[in-house]
Amino acid sequence: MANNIQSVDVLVVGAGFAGMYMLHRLRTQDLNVQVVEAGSGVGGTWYWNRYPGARCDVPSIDYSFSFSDDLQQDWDWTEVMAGQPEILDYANHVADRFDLLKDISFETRVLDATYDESKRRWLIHTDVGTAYDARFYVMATGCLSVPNTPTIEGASEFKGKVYHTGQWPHDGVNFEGVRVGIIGTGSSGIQSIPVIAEEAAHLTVFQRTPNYTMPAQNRPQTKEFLDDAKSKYDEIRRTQRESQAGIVGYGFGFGGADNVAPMDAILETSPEQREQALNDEGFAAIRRYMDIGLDMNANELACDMYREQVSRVVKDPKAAEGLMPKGYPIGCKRPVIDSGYYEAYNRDNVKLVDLRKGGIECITETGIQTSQGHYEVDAIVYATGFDAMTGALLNVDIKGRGGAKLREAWEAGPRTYLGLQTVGFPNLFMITGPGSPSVLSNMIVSIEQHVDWIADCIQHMDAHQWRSIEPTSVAEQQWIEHVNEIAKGTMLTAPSCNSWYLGANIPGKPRIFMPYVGGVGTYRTKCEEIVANGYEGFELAS
Ligand code: N01
Repeated sequence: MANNIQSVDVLVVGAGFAGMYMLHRLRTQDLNVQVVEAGSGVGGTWYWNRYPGARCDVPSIDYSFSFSDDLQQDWDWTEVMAGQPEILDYANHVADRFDLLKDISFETRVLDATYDESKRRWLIHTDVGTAYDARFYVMATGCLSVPNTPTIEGASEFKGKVYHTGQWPHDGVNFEGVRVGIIGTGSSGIQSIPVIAEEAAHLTVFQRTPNYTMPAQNRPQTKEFLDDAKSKYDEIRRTQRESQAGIVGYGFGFGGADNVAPMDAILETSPEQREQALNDEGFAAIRRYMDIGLDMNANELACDMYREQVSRVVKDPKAAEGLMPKGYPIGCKRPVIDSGYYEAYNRDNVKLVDLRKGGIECITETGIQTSQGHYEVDAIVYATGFDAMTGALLNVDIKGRGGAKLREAWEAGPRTYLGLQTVGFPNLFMITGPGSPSVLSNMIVSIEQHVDWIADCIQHMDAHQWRSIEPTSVAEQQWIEHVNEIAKGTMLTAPSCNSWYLGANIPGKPRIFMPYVGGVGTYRTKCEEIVANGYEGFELAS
């Protein structure tokens, strides 16, 4: 039982970018807000993911807060795509600048949250004995914050060191002279492999599914560019908000940017033209084709180009063959951007184990046993991802109206209206929840939009003396159908696609496509229309 119960207007869980801005925004409305955070500092994903090579793959000009012009004018990014230490410095700068720390309880994890319908308030317990009695309960817990460590027989027998990219030691790890085995080749694996390879005595990569990845072309930021960008921030931010993914890629002209206009239809090109494109641009040539996201035959041609380029970069033909993605389209999994990934396999101290030829059987005291053989390692790095989108929400024992449990309500997959609220759990808001653009977008753009929407909503409720808000079942069901409908026919939901967007990386997780593919611009307009129509689809009660 909690020793003391603190009464607040809003209890926010998580001090990543979402929780930090939520706190700042609600304070401007004179609300009493408390944030609780499991880590000992701010920064969320950038606090936890300190693995070698961790870097944002969205340009920093885009991946930064827009709510304060002074902040964006004062902060100078040193690289086009900032590394984790710089982004964490930025998060700490924001916390200091807006005096956020005084209202954040660190090293505190929420255990359960229960809605009391008669009082229209939430009672929230933490693992340090504190509890909060709150009018509103906001989960700012991030979409990729619960690390997934697969259950592998014998794992506890391993005598060496074990790491997870998503929970990296804060003091760093010295791999000099160490034989490292890394499991997983998603964004985290692909970013860390070249960096670990440079330091370790030997690196064995255990790859279950080869990924499609594009060179980042990251570089130091020039003063001229920063000055120019700062003079155009108004336009950059407006364009971001109206765009598909919240990324302008202003002036950069490389992968992921919304403004890189595809020029050709690959189906209309000849083999010679595709060959020439690869000669000219390498992997980046693939981005010029507009039809690869729309047509499976077009996509397969692009996959052929991709595999051809892998064979050009990776010198050992056996390793190159092992690194070639097959049997699923480009655009099914989260795009990956790398710095020197394939080149790492040209080093003498890097070995690929293509698990498609025989999987991991168990972990032994000294290494990893696959059906292809035993690999001796001194350290294992799990780059095995996260229980995405729903993991952190369902880790807390949340009970809504009538004691109904969120875990049970979402047994067949998450159900939300706009990714903001779910039926049966009044006054509970999710920031970038399932059913919103979230992970398909620049997270900071989506975070700011949700935070502003929630803060405005609370202001509206207070002004009209509404005490609770909850979606109607009809609105929620229609939104879920809409989210599913527009994802149909995209590469993201291709039958051959197994991504964490679909929950496919977690054994037993329902296969449901979770984010909203309609784009941040369309989604924002939809949210604004709903407000303009008197919070259409929500039930407000006094
Ligand atoms: O995780 P992942 P991640 N045996 O789930 C493999 C964001 N992010 O941490 O594909 C063997 O993508 C699994 O194999 P498979 C970004 O949104 C952003 O890398 O399931 N292998 C896969 O290869 C990203 O998408 C940034 O067959 C196993 C890997 O582990 C998201 O976080 C940087 C296995 C997991 O890949 C997650 O990325 C980093 C098993 N039992 C992350 N279980 C940037 O901004 C899993 N795998 C740059």
